[in-house]
Amino acid sequence: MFEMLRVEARKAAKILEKHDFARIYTHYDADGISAGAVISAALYRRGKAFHLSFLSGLNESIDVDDDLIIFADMGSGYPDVISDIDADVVVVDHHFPVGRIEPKKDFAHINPHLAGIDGSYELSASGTAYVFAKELGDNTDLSSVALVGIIGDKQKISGGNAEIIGEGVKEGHIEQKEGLRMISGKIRDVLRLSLEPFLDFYSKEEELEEFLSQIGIDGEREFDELSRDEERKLANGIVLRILKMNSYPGVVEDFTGMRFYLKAELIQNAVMMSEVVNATGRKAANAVGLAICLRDESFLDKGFELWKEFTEGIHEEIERRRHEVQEGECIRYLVMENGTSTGPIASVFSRYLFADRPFIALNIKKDGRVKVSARSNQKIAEKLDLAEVMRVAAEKVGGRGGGHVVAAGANISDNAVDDFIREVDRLCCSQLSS
Ligand SMILES: [Mn+2]
Repeated sequence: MFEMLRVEARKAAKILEKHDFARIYTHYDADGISAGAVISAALYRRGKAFHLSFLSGLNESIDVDDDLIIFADMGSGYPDVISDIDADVVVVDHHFPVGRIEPKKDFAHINPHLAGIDGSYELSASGTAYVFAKELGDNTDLSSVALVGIIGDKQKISGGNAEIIGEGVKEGHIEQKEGLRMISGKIRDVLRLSLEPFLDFYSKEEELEEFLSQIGIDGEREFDELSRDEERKLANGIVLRILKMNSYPGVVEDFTGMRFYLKAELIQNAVMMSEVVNATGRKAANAVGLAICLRDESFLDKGFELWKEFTEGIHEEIERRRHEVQEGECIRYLVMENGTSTGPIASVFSRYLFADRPFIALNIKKDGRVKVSARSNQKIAEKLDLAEVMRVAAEKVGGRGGGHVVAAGANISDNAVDDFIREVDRLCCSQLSS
């Protein structure tokens, strides 16, 4: 599976041997943070010093004065930025490569798309980082950290991801059990706060109590302590509820099947760990998520606190914004001013509440910059490449965009919002009708 990817990983390992220090930049989401953790741990074990920073993307200006720069979960879509760097560069990414990189010095590009593996669904940045880490030493225990990013990016448990999980299971770092891939806690809280799947119980207490009594399970019990039979009953109720929303039916396979436990990690439930790490990034406390991935127990309470704050915030934002969603010709979109964050909201809206069309969330920030998240699902993605739509529409209004076919983003300026939405709508219509 990883033969071709390993060739590039070995090249990267060779570049690393020339240096005692690496400057690492990674993305601030769960996949980026866990990819950063995998690389940092592998470097540390190899006796290499490093300095790691988190970015929202390569549209931010960065300091490239060091001799070795490593990018994780970014880089493949920014050939101009990479080509400009006067240093050795390693890119560990799974976004679709755009254009041509012309490196000034030594360069390795570890990206599944360049090695015959589907990086949109079947290998995350954390998984790609794991393949790199394996070339640096005996790092199979980091498979569990890689799984945090796989879940965070809503990837499939197949292909490269399944291979990594299989390795983790074989070596005893990951345990898999049949069950629901959801967060841990009291059942009532899990149902109310869950974002994957989103169950729309947050402010519907009566509905939640009725749901619990119908399936005959005490909401005060711990989710992890349900019997197989009780969990099956709960699963049926959950699936029914989801299918009654305007949701994409494919979401069901994303949380049913296997439940993963990370034996060496501070948070054993893989979904819970991924959510906590994601929340630290969204709350601009990435270092907390990184520390948790590096197994530093002193950050655990802070991590859970941030998770609760972030998750409740998102649910409240969903409540507030679901009635503000607008319709284009072929898309739905939401324009927020100083909203919490666009990605998680766009995910829930596109997967659970408005799944029949591509969904675009725009957040206009105080400084006039606009962050855009675009989401669709696998069915829509058969015809529509959102990464391409974001790239073309953003470039047309002087911004930048890209990403994955089902999950993409852009950065534009506030005076371009209307033109941008119109262009996105036009591009989606034209791709969807072809
Ligand atoms: Mn990623």
